[in-house]
Amino acid sequence: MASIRNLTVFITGASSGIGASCARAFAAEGAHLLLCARRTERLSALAAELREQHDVKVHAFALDVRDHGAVTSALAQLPAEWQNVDILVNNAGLARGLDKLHEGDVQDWNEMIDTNVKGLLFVSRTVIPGMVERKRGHIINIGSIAGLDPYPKGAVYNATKFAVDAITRALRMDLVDTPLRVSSVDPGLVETEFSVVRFHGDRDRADSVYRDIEVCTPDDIAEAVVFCASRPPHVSINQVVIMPTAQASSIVKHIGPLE
Ligand code: NDP
Ligand code: 8X3
Repeated sequence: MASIRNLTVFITGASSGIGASCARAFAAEGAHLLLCARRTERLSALAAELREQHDVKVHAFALDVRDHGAVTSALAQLPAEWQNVDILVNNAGLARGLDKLHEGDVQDWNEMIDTNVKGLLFVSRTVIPGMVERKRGHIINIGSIAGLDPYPKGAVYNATKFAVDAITRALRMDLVDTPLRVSSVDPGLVETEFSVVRFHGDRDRADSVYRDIEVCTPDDIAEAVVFCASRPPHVSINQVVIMPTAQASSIVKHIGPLE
């Protein structure tokens, strides 16, 4: 394992779920953390927890990744010691709605496309030039099984995650003549706030997604992200597809105990 101690890791969407677990997992390895999301109280609580439990620096700041101007100015205004990002984890993302395409809500579509595709692009466009200049960096995109295997009523979320897969693979080609690495970690079902957000706060409906099936935890995914980040410099983990044992594809899931 290559050490990630004292590297600077920038995680988008660190206020919850997979992003928060990644922050904890990187802090446990001694990395310093730049964390962003819109809910700053949560980020501040996480930052305090990480500073207390690990000997690491944490800088947390509010950012809506959909706002290109905010992305560029927030990153330009970072204190000098935080300017050199070594590892970027493009995690901020969401699903909104689960509808047949012809019945879908255009506002839901805009939110998914603006966050999952344009937000990821805005952050990448701002951070990667410095990595190229320093000849050092790793971009880890959180994709999804939904970006490899579409499912009914998921067309627009699927499309955004297919876009993440395309961006990951094309970016890797763009950077092939540099020491930079580009990975994607593509999970199946993970119990986080994802479904509460998808169903606009309907907790019962969200809970039903994870009922009677043992799904992945956000810590399972964070472990895979840290694995990608801690390979020796000549090794690139291009893609990790990480699923619950009880899920064989986007739509094939086993409900009930595994025998
Ligand atoms: P959560 O809802 O728990 O976390 C989503 C995170 O993204 C939050 O920290 C949220 O912060 C942040 N976020 C959302 N919109 C924005 C925005 N506009 N600007 C900045 N941050 C934003 O869900 P997960 O942890 O599950 O999701 C993380 C990633 O994992 C997403 O990309 C998702 O698509 C992907 N994924 C999730 C799976 C699952 O089953 N849970 C499976 C496969 C992939 P805040 O609201 O404070 O801004
Ligand atoms: C999240 C997994 O299957 O709910 O990306 O879309 S799924």
